[in-house]
Formats: sequence, structure tokens, C-alpha cells
Amino acid sequence: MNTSPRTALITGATAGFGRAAARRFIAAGWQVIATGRRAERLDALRAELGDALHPARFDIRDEAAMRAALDALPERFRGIDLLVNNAGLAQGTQPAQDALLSDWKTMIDTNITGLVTLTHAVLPTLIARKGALINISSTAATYPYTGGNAYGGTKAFLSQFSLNLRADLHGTGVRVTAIEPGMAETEFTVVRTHGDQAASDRLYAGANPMTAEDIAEAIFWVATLPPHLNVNRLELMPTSQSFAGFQVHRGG
Ligand code: NDP
Ligand code: 8X3
Repeated sequence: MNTSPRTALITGATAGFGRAAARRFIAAGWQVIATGRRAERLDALRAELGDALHPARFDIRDEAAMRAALDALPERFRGIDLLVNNAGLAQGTQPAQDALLSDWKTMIDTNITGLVTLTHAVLPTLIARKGALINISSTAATYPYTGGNAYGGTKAFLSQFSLNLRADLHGTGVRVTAIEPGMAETEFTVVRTHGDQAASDRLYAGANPMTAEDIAEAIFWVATLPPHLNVNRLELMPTSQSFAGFQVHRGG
């Protein structure tokens, strides 16, 4: 990365980690291209953060819209030093045998296909600028749980994709990191449950989960390390969360 990188493209900046990261980077003097589908959220962020923020509204599953948004970047936002692949979601909490195939396809299209499409488009710029790529994976990439099924699969892809990118980008100076958070309170669970705010409130109640700002700080720390340092993967959990044992079914 250049010694003073200036422009970050942060996907999924209309909520949660992405919005907190946009605020964190702009507070530190960066420019941010903020993406997401909700125009009113992007407009509000632009009003809050000023002209250091360029809103780019597109659905990450829509390749033509993504390419149009990249083509339409104002000149001063074109030199992307940092891509934060954050946009993503879980859909459903049911075990695989009860899950909706449409939910699985939504997660794969968003968390994998959209993400690799954008990464492929931005890589030449990152290489030219010796930039950095931060992928927001999850503890679900490593630790299976009932109902994690396709979501965990998409995040495992992302963690492994990150390590393989490191190998391919060897010698280019481009840094690649997978950040793997555990439980953090954002809109994630409302989205996962198709709008059940009460279920989201129950999950986080009394658990003292991580916050969007915690993860934004981790993203910012990784991005601003000296250029000779690469964090390959960074796993974070709230202190209140840890590991359970294997489950055993008895009785045939
Ligand atoms: P939020 O639901 O709060 O934010 C998700 C963001 O992703 C929104 O800005 C949303 O924007 C964007 N997004 C979702 N789908 C699309 C799409 N099709 N096109 C464009 N943007 C999209 O969740 P978080 O901030 O918690 O999640 C951010 C990332 O962190 C995700 O990849 C998630 O899997 C991961 N993560 C979350 C954890 C948690 O416990 N919260 C833990 C570990 C990882 P919009 O709806 O406006 O399009
Ligand atoms: C989100 C964390 O545990 O809900 O990636 O899968 S978890």
C-alpha cells in the first residue's frame, strides 16, 4: 500500500460494520466510496460526512449496475487504495433440511458471486496502487453451528479466497486480510430472520455483543498498519461468546 492511502471502497455502507467503517475512515482523513442498495441511507451518510463520501448505489448481485457505478466514479475517487468487501448477509436460521433454497441462492449470489465480481474489477487498481483488500468473513467460516449451513459455506469460501489471493498477489505489494467476527449487534439478525426485530433483540439481550464500531476499528487498524505488515486473518469475538462441544445423538 502507498504510505498514505486515501480512498477506500466500502461495500454495504448503509448499515452496521460498513457504515461505521465509512465514518471511521473519513474521520481519519480518507475518502470513501460507500455502496449499498438503500439510496436514502446513502444520502443520509453523504449529508452527515460531506464530500469525502461518494455514494454508489447498486445491488452487488447486479453486475451491470456495479460496473456502471465504477465507470461513473468521479476522477478523485478512481484511485482506490483499499477495498473493504463487507456487503453480505445471512438468510434463515433453520437446519439445512428445512431451509429455503432461495435463501441459499441469495447468500451465494451476494456473499460470493457479487463479491468476487467486484474484487475482479478492482484488483488492477489495487495492484497499481499497492493497495489493500479486506474481506469481512465470519467465525462461521471456521466453526459450524446448526442453521449455519450455506452462510458458513459462503464465509469459508471468503476466508479461503483471501488466503489464495495472498498467494496470487505475491510480490505485488497488495495486502489481503480476512476479518472473521463473531457476534456483533447490527441489522444482521433482523435481515437473517426476514425482519424479526424481537428475535434480534432476544439474541443480543444481556450478551454484551460486539458493536459495529468495534469491527470498524479493527478494519481501520488492519488498513493502516505499515505496508510491510499483512494480517492474514483476524478472528474477533465478544468476551461473552466462546465454544460449545460436539453434539452427540443417541438412540439410533
Ligand atoms: P447489516 O445487515 O447491518 O449490514 C449489511 C450491509 O450489506 C448493508 O449495508 C446492506 O446494504 C449490504 N448488502 C446486503 N445485501 C446487499 C446487496 N445485495 N447489494 C448491496 N449491498 C448489500 O450487517 P453487518 O454490518 O453485521 O454485516 C456486514 C458483513 O459482516 C456481512 O458480510 C456479514 O455477513 C458479516 N458479519 C456479520 C456479523 C455479525 O454478527 N453482525 C459477524 C460476522 C460477519 P443494503 O441493504 O442497503 O443493500
Ligand atoms: C455472523 C456470526 O455466528 O451469526 O457471521 O454466524 S454468526
